[in-house]
Amino acid sequence: MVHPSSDGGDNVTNSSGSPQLTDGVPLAATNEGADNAAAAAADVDVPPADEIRPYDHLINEEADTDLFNKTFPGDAAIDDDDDADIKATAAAADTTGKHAADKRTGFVHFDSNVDHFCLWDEKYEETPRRYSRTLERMKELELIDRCQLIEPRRATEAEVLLVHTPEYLAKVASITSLIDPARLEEESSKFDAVYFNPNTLEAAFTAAGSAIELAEAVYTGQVRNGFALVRPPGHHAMAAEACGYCVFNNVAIAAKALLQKFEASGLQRILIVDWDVHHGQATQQAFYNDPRVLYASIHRYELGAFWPELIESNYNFTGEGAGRRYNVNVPLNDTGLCDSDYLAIWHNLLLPIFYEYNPQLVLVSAGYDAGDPLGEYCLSPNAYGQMTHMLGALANGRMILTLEGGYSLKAIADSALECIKVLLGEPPGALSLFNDSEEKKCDGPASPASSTDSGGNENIRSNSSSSIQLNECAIETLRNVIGYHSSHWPSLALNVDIPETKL
Ligand code: Q9C
Ligand code: ZN
Repeated sequence: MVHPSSDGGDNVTNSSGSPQLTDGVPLAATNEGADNAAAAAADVDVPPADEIRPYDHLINEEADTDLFNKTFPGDAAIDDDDDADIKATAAAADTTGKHAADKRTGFVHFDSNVDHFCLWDEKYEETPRRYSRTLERMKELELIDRCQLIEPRRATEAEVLLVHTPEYLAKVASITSLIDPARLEEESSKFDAVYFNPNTLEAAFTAAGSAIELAEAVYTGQVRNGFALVRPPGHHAMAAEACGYCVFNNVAIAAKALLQKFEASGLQRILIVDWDVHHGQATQQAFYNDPRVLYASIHRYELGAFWPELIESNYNFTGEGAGRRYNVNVPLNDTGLCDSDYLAIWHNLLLPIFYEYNPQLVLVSAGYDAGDPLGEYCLSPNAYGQMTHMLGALANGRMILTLEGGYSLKAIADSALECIKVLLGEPPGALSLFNDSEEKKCDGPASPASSTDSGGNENIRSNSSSSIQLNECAIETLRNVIGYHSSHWPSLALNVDIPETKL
């Protein structure tokens, strides 16, 4: 496993095998080597059966919807009115036949992913219903008819080996050939947050192959953009190790496969944007010294306390060798971040870098867990649509979104549908950045909305009817990331000091 070295952050040391922040907060083992793997396996905390887990609402769709509506009290949800709107727009775009005017957006999916599920925990949050519920909504709202279906396929072994080691591939094959659930569970527990069942290998091969097919269809102009509704997810799957519900790194494999095929004819710059709430450490590793791929991730970090608990997720990891500057981490050190925080980060940091990089293709690791109780952020479906919209100005609109995480069924479906709507060329839905209500929007101690009366956070303003609330940790991260990257991205050097108390 590649452990990129720190390039000089002062809050991080990496001198021993056990990474630690200098203030003494220990970070979790990284699963390196057999001993560490065993230690990490022992560390995985399995909650007692009676403990309420943040994703228990998944089992009860009514509870899931209630929670969603509580998190997004405004118009965030796609409701019955919106259903009619979306269908009406579809009809208006329909000139020569049913939805014939669209068909610019590729969509790839395969039903056999539902055979990959956890045999010993029916409440496991990475569930097939994430797929089936989203697909069902796409059908209901006739979005699927407006997309060009791309044929899914299995990745070849050679393609998987562009990212993973032959030993790892053999290991996954041997684990998934087990039949006894107890043995499967035992082997799975040697990894950090992974399950294998006998159908996992096939689903993982097809998820990766489908991402490649879609990326190629977009790059070659068969469709303008696309969405891959695939499982298992990929961005935590490292060269020799499954991790975080991920088996093969779909997006990294697609990027490497396209580079292999098209570099000679001029493909030189791929942007990977990772908006899953977790850091895609495996994608970072895959391209850490590769200038042909800019990896940018915005993720919850909490000074290393949020999973995957790695120092390499911090902003001072900027790439090395020829890949220096082509790794952009935006680590956020609080819970409760909202649309306005992400928008500020996109406008002031990410978009300037992306424009300057000028990618020829954009691949999004599209997790929707910054809008669910597991991520403890409150990104609305429209914010995901807005991020999609902003990326549309790059690479002539050549982009694909590939599903990563996201564990509220309603949040995934609504957010993915909003993104697909935008990919189809419709304007993104409005954001509610001006939150004047006393209503608490996000749960969690550090919620911007809830700190109105705490008096402690000077940067969080909600006392004026026209102020946009920003979490102070978003501002701090903006400063830190810009500090690390402004020397290599001149467009960032245009930033002036952000006033301390007024925005
Ligand atoms: N105590 C994706 O969103 N959490 N993966 C483990 C262990 C694992 C997330 C907590 C979260 C994995 C694709
Ligand atoms: Zn995630």
